[in-house]
Amino acid sequence: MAARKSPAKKKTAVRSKTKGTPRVAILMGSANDWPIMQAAGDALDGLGIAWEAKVISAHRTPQRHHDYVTTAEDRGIEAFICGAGMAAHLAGVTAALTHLPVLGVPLPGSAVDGMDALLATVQMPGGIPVATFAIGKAGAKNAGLFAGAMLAGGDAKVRKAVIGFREKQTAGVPESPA
Ligand code: AIR
Repeated sequence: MAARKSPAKKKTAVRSKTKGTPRVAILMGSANDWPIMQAAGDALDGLGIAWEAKVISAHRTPQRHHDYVTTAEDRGIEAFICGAGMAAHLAGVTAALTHLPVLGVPLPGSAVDGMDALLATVQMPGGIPVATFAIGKAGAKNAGLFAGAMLAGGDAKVRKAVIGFREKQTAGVPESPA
């Protein structure tokens, strides 16, 4: 008898190399943002912090956004990193839905190369803060490192990893340009 094919399981998130319950949620407005937002995940993995990444658009999937953010704390999420381009409302609306810290990464790719996303992310009205990072990959990387610095206060292992990362980075800078 031919083996019955089990229905393909729909992939709903990318998970960290680091094992364990995700502590940081990396959200992005489009799957096209992943090549940049992956830098946040790499930085967190480098510090041994488990994360998960999902495509959630404040505009295209508002219900998915609401459901994910409002249940995240109960699942162990301690911070959000939100990357979006163009009229980037993802970080701001996420911050409106949770008291957890929200780190915003404006993404390039628009006619004005991310300046729209930068202003949309950074110009939050008083009362709903979003910590905003540089446009693009450097911002995604720094958001991951910053989340590590936040978690380091209550986690000796992460603190050691954050300090170790800095020491290694400093040691790796050559004195001569060639
Ligand atoms: N975006 C998606 N929904 C809301 C916003 N702001 C952003 C994505 C992406 C850009 O729109 O974050 O950077 C273009 O998306 P796409 O899917 O057309 O490539």
